[in-house]
Amino acid sequence: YQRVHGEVPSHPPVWRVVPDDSGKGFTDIIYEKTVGEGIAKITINRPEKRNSFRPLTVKELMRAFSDARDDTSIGVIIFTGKGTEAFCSGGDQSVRIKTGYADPADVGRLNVLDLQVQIRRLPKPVIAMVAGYAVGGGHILHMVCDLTIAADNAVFGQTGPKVGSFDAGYGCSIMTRLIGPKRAREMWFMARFYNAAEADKMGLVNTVVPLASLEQETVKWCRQILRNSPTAIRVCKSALNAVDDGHAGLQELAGNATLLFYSTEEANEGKTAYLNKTRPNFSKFPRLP
Ligand code: S0N
Repeated sequence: YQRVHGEVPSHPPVWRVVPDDSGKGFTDIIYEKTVGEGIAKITINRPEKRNSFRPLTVKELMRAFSDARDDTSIGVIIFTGKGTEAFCSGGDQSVRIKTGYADPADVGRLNVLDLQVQIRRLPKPVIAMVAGYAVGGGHILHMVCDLTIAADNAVFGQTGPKVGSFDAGYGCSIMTRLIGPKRAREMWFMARFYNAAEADKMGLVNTVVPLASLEQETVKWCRQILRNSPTAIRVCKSALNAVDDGHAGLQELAGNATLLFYSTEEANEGKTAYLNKTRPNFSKFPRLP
């Protein structure tokens, strides 16, 4: 098997910056794709604020994730923060008002919740590549990603109970699934920070690597995933989320069943008969056990 598949290469990929096709231009993020490899990389670019997000940051992230979803040459997405100090430190507290987080001359909003759902439903693996702090809403963003590769300087934790905020949605429900109910309570009630080794032990991350090789290792994981069946991965992602996401999770999984069914002769028989105004002949299809 190893002989047929060979080693996963570890050379650095060639990245090209993707412009914002909405015409607005990205200011808070950097969006890149590899040349010829099927990897997208979305980077929060506010290192001077420890990559905290304001509503504009989230809007730009959602446009980039949407593009990566629609691009059929992209099979896996890396989500990260600029620099080595932070993946993301959550909502930008300096723009927090009584109705959420607000950009200048705009109303307050909690649009990071829409981003969480978008990542969760995106039918391609999203890998959080974490150097430095992943705290507050930034910790939740790494948790909603499918995989987390942590640098050895990574620090994880919730700060909400200290700064007067909380995420009682995915921030609690996914966490309790990931690390168990006792640890999740500890993380929220104590609001302490955990280093990379502790996070690894708790099952919060998939692996911990030296900071200097963080991107190299993450890209290797991407390349390994890209060797595998995109449909198998797509269906497994929706199946892994289905129970926790309730009706929405079932809908996502069921959508994949419909997608696959549309490619069969049996489904085509029904459509063709309808368009030809004839009665469909489904009797030729086996009733499998
Ligand atoms: C990350 C920390 C621990 C880093 O400490 P360090 O390295 O000592 O750096 P600092 O000197 O503290 O920071 C450098 C500069 O960056 C600014 N800054 C950092 N984080 C933020 C932030 N979150 N908002 C605004 N500014 C930030 C510092 O102020 C400093 O700037 P200068 O130099 O000008 O003073 C440390 O920085 C820290 O603890 N940060 C705060 C972490 C935090 O409490 N985050 C907010 C937690 N809450 C949320 O995220 C809520 C999010 C949300 O929108 C939400 C709402 C509803 C439902 C769900 C969610 C959700 O969470 O998803």
